[in-house]
Amino acid sequence: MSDIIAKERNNNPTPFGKYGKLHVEGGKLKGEKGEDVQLRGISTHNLSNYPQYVSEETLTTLVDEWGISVFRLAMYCGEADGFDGYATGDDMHRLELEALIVKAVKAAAKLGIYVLVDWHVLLEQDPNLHKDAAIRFFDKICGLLKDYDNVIYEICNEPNGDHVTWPVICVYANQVIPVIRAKAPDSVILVGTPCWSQQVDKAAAAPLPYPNLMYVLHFYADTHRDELRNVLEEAAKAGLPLFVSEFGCCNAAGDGEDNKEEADKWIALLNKYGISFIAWNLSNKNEASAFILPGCEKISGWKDDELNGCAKLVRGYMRS
Ligand code: IDC
Repeated sequence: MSDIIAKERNNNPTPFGKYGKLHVEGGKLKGEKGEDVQLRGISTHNLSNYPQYVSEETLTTLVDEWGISVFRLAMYCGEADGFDGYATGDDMHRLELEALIVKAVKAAAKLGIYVLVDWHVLLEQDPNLHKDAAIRFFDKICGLLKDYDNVIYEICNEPNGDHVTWPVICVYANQVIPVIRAKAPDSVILVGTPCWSQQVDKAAAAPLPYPNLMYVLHFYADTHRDELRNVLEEAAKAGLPLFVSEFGCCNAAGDGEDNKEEADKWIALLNKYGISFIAWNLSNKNEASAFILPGCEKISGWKDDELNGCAKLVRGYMRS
């Protein structure tokens, strides 16, 4: 029911007003009329850790002042930084996380932007470890969000470890994708790739047999350079549908120094192929990838001197 998602605000079409419900065709993300769509946005940090930024007020600033068209909800499935994830916490915590996601989707719908619901696999490496929880989660959340055509699902953030090969990820994907499709029949679904979502070449060699899928590549500009850009470009040339659902301008630990020169090269490449991108992370944690400076507790309307260097770079990329 696309009428619950704003198509216009302040006399201008919203992203959803321009593109409507998305699909994947010929290796590209497309709008309702078949036009190419490149989404640009930002990701939350761990939802269990920083729930305060899931608010209409926050999203309004990000849409109006940063120009985002997609908001990613990073819901860790396992424990991280001392916070329970969806699979490792109790039922109360699961309900809180589900409520946060619904709240975010409703706020995004009011603003006419897209939301990415991310099952954030990280420290547990193999998505199959919490597969049962993932199945329960997607079954429930896709039901709760069935009226919202602005939602994209990401089934495993960053599979990693030598034992987590593409066939291992496919075992998981083959069970989780049908669960999503039962409630959200033609939603766009993103699938993470081996080695922290870098080996899109493995997916290109053996893609999954479902329509409306995209494959994920992540980069951190001060760590990943030409070699990984070449992997991305080869896969793009081969016609693989690609989505960069997370990147940072700093190193792969989410910290260190921003590398503007390398980040600029990445964004130019993504723009060349019209690949959507989402920057990590909306929090005030003391790390280079956090957009807000530590000590600033505001959840919206940040001034430049309350923002970290990467936030200013990212804001520029949104508009580039
Ligand atoms: C990092 C956070 C950091 C946190 C850590 C563990 O920035 O504050 O302590 O996770 O929860 C990723 C992951 C993403 C990482 C990020 C930076 O998807 O969760 O966030 N990163 O390390 N992949 C490559 C880098």
